Amino acid sequence: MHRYLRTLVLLSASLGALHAAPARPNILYILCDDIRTAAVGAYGSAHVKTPHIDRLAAEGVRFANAFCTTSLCSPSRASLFTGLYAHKHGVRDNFTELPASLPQWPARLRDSGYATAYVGKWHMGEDNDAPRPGFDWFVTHKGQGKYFDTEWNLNGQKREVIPGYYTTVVTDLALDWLKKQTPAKPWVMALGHKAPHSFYTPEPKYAKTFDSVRIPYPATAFQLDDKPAWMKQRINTWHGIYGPLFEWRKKFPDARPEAVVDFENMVRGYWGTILSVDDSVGRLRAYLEQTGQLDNTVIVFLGDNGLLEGEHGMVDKRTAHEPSIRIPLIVRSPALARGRVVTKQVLTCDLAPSLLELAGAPPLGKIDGASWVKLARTGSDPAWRSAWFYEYNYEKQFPYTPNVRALRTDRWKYIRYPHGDGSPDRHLAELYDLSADPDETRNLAALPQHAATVAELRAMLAKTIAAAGLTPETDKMPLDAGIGTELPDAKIR
Ligand SMILES: [Ca+2]
Repeated sequence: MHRYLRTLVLLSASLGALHAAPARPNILYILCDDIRTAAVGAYGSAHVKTPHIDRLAAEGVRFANAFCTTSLCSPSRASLFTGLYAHKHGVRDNFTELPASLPQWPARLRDSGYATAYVGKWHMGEDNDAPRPGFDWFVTHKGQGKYFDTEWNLNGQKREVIPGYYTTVVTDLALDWLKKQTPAKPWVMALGHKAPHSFYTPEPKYAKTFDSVRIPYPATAFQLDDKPAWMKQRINTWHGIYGPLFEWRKKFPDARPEAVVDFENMVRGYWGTILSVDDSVGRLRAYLEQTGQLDNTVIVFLGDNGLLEGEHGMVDKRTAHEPSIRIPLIVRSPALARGRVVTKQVLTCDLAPSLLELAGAPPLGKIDGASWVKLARTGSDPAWRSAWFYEYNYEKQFPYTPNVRALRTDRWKYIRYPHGDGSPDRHLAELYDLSADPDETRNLAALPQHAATVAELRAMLAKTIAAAGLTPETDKMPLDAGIGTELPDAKIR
């Protein structure tokens, strides 16, 4: 009798919970490629006006300190899908396919009854435009795609060049699929923009928007004396400010002050591509509003990695410096707060568990990330991390960044450059007090008064790496063969 009653109580409790549970939200995931926070209005850009993105932040949650754990396209995209660091998911460079065997949030939502689609730049597996597992509808292209007239593979059914500007076309493709969805099933639309990735070609209507804006090299480009020597070596290369600047400079290296005009043109092009992304966000939001779905949809706007735009004499990404590792992350959801700014450090690997929690779906299992839903809902989570580690492995195809292992705490950043064979580090380390010096202008690593902090952070870095399951033996990386002066292969630029 007792048992019977207990079953009845449990049954009615779960029926009550079912009745009270809100409908599962749709998820609109908008991923930009290489967007730096400094080029988004909501993050303080003085020049790039992004009213639609800013509106998502005003109506939702903006993460002021969101980071990628590896600042490189494919590894970071794989972390966003799996909740794992690059050393665990294995996508260490831009030529490796995401292993289908790894649990991923879109597939988990599909298994939970969601209709799922991916439309746009995938970029895990350079030459493969075939549909990937976990999606009912999959539209992508090979490699980087082109800003104009990309050839698309439409769900493995046919390949077709769709004329027009990439950002507009990919938005059209996303809307086409959204219009086919019915209220019977919640949906996931993952939209992968090409923009604002190099080579920066704005939509014609935005090609001249920033012509009157003067864009000097950042002051930090000329403050390299206390930095490791590789940074001065990089300045003339493919990834330095005196280099070809993604073909905006024809004759290089060029250290003449007047050659800053090439840098200005490059940045103007980059900014222009973001204006079209903002238009796309506006179109998608308007569609959700018109169809009554806005308040039952989680909209996530984010980037896969940051971008250096002249800071420390560098362009591109890969390093552990702030502009390279910071990503925009804005989440609009009726289940979360409105107009909240979260300052705790969140990571790319936190996205998968967070989206699954918002959708009420089962978690992925043992992963590196943690759900920030409580943080975003209440503004605090006493258990939240105060430190994490960054990893990047030297690429022989792009020999402009050493092996990097770095620790970022709420206050400090310590960066070391392992040689790769266990011998002493190849380069001087870096230490920054981010609370006093957020732009990382003064490297404190070699100063005697900071020796104890260096020792403490170096030990903490080793401990954090060990906690992620790595040992000095299993934390494999290539041998750092130094900064190269050659250009990368034209096919992989
Ligand atoms: Ca990227």
